[in-house]
Amino acid sequence: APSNEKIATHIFKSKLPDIPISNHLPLHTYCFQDRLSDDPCLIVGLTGKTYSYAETHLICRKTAAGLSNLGIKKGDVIMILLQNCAEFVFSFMGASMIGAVTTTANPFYTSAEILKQFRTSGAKLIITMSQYVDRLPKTDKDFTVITIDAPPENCLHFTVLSEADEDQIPEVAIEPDDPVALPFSSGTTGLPKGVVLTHKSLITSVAQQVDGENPNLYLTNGDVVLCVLPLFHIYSLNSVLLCSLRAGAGVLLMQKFEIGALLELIQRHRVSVAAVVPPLVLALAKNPMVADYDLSSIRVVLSGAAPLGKELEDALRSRVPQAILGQGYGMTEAGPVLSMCLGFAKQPFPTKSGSCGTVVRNAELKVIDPEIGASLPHNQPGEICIRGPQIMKGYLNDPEATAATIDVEGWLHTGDIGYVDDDDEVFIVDRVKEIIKFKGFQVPPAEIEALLLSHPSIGDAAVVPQKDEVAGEVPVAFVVRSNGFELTEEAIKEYIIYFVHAIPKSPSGKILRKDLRAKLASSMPL
Ligand code: 4UU
Repeated sequence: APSNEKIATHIFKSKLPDIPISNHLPLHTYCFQDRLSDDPCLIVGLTGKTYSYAETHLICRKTAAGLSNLGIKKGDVIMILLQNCAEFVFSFMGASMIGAVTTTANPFYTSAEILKQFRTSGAKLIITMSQYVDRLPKTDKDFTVITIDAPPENCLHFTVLSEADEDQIPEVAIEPDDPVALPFSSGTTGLPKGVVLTHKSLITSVAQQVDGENPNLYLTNGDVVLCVLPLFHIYSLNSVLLCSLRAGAGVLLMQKFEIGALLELIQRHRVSVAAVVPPLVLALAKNPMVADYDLSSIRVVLSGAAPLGKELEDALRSRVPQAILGQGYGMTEAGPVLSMCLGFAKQPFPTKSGSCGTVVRNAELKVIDPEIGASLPHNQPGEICIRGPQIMKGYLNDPEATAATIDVEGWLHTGDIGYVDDDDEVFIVDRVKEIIKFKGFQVPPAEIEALLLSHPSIGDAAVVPQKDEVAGEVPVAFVVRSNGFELTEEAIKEYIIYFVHAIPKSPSGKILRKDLRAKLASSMPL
């Protein structure tokens, strides 16, 4: 019997050939190349102010010198706590130029969330707005706060960076494996962790999207790319900002999503590429205001970060019939892009609705049986794994979590269940990890569970996602009241809660989230 017959590994590759990638360079050098032209680089939606490539590059260099003047050195971490704005870009690229690392945080975070990321990342400087200063850490630790608007007491104004002398940038040697970005993600389990992305990982990921004779995501200097998704999330930072810079496209910065302003800006600036998430697709597809605007400039709509239903995709198609609609599939830890619609290529391939695209070039994707780990052929669903120079170096100071996510062969395990069809298109069908995606944002159940458990009247709790038409998913809590305590839903009204007698757990004490999700799906929570 062929008992010792070698088990075949099914590995999926892009339909595009591998290409040489300049991932020996520092990220800023790769993105700006020699292109110091007068082409528009950053367009500030709110004011209409435009920075050319030459101006943007110069202000980034000044910001680099300014950060250095304030004592920021190679390997130091700065925190950006901002909505989308030009200063975000100057700060991120400026930090890169002196070998510093940027950790990006959601400006709507509570002070506890900001403090945690500040501590874990070891940030030495925070760039923010005056209205957020109240929520910044109150610690003895010495750190600098810079605001992009009028600075409150003890804060500096952004001009200390943007008006510094660019000739004072220190000479630093930047290695491909040096970190440049530190977004936070809870990955497949637990609380948010720092995801170490290096110059090499981000360059590789950008190149996989926009480089080569036939780029997977074809962008040119004639494009205006909508940047409404928050730059603190890796989707917008990488696929919108870095990819646009590399390709020489204009980036239209919008602080926040508001449908009227969005439509107006798309029309005024002739937006050609729109990166969106499903709740935004819903607004574009269903809001009656859309009919009053000219959206004919849009040639590409890229949706990602959460599943996009076929119905919604079809509804959007009727609104922008001239555009190619498709998805990208990303995960912060994966650098982030695993797959991208080949309909966006310079020489496009036909693609199917509902697919998340095809694995990016210069990478390998496999689908494994989550129980036994064997790789699966076409059309069989299993856990999606990715391998290539674009994936994270690891979680910051957390070798255990790193080892649980990237195996010894270099495969990053996503916690997503999907399959690859006969045309090499990736379809995601389920998730085996805990994470809840609210409007494409990560909501770690462990964080809400810890919060609930800190309530004196709560004995035990578990949080799982429930499907939601607008947000995609909303967190729902199952709660056990402590003996003898009164507890009303109003007392914890931020969350939807079902009172239960016990949280189902495995013998080892792990919450059986699948059972709770099944209860929800059957709409019989008790
Ligand atoms: C179904 O969501 C992201 C990154 C998304 C991204 C990035 C660049 C999309 C397109 C692009 O060009 O990262 P995280 O870490 O916040 O969340 C990762 C998880 C995935 O593991 C998966 O469960 O978000 C889910 N997800 C998707 N699910 C991401 N994209 C998709 C998708 N369909 N298209």
